[in-house]
Amino acid sequence: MKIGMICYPTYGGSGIVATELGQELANRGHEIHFISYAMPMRLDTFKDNIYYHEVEIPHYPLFEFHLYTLALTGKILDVIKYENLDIIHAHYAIPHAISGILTKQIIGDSRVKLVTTLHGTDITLIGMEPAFNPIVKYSLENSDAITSVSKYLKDKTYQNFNIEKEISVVPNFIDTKLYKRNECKNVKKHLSSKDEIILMHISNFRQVKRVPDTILILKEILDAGLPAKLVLIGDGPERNETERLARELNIIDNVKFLGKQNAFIELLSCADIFLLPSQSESFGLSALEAMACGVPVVASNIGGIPEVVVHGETGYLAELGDTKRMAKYVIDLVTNSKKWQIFSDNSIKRAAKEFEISKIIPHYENIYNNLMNS
Ligand code: GMT
Repeated sequence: MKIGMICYPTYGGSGIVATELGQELANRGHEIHFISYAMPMRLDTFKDNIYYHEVEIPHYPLFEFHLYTLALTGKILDVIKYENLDIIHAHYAIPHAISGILTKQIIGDSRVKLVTTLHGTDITLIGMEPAFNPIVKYSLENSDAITSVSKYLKDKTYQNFNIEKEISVVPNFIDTKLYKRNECKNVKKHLSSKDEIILMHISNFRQVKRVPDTILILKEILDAGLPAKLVLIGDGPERNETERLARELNIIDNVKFLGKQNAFIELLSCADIFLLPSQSESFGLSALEAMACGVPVVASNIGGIPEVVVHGETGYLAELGDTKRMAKYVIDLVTNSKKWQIFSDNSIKRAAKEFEISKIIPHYENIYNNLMNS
């Protein structure tokens, strides 16, 4: 099949899912055409069957704002015309699904099918803006198939948009041949001193991630007398506030801000606990990456996180904002090495059993096949 993957290139999990899906489909012989405004972050090695088409945005003095939705539509039209796409797969509804629908209407060819994958805030946050809500609803009603990354997000979509269309849950996935716990001797000495435990958090530091909560958790742990380092990976709007709080609480020396990094597996392999205190999370891909590397997760009990992290088996879940409880859970795990090991093993097993890439990709292939045969 020839599939056009429409995604965000750098910012967040939807682009990562789209890129890894495209690469695995290419391995399986499909021809994949990525369409975005920049090269997707994880598309960093040459692979047969993969093509990249950059959306160029025309500038004109009259346009105070970029007309990305239109420029993207123009690029999809181009790729359909010259590459004969069978499927357009839009990751994140805004504006990718709407550009997909516009494209279909312009070509007037019902043989090209549109699959929309809902990832999170396109449904739970930004999609609920009064200006966007009816547009997202229209784009869902007019997609040929809709998938969501968790049952939570599926239910939320029905609740927020009152649509009747079927939504298939296809969870985020992980390549456990790549994501596994490695030796961490050489990295650990740069992150912490010998007796310190390592807490880790990876995100794009948006408000929904509640990164300052990781500082509050660390403070509780240090106050309890446990030597610890918090390693923060990523960057974004909340970074300044997070640094400010660490300074105010006088624990900045126990926090390592690494900024954006690519060596996730190396870094996660050194972590004792992964923290995900998010306020909204439709799935929590970073938690799954941590679990595959044998890192138990302490997270907030919200959204799709309980579909990934099993409380009392692969980590612990606490009420949103309850940083004291989260700190207690961390202490409970890291001071009991037998228990930590069981949770770590459980995490690795669960990642492989439920979310291994080879088990999830066929769901997308089935959806494409059903559409092609309809
Ligand atoms: O919805 C977002 O905030 C952004 C979105 C993205 O595009 O990065 O992230 C979501 O998609 C990931 C991949 O499907 C999920 O694992 C994340 O949980 C989800 N983020 C949120 O729901 C906040």
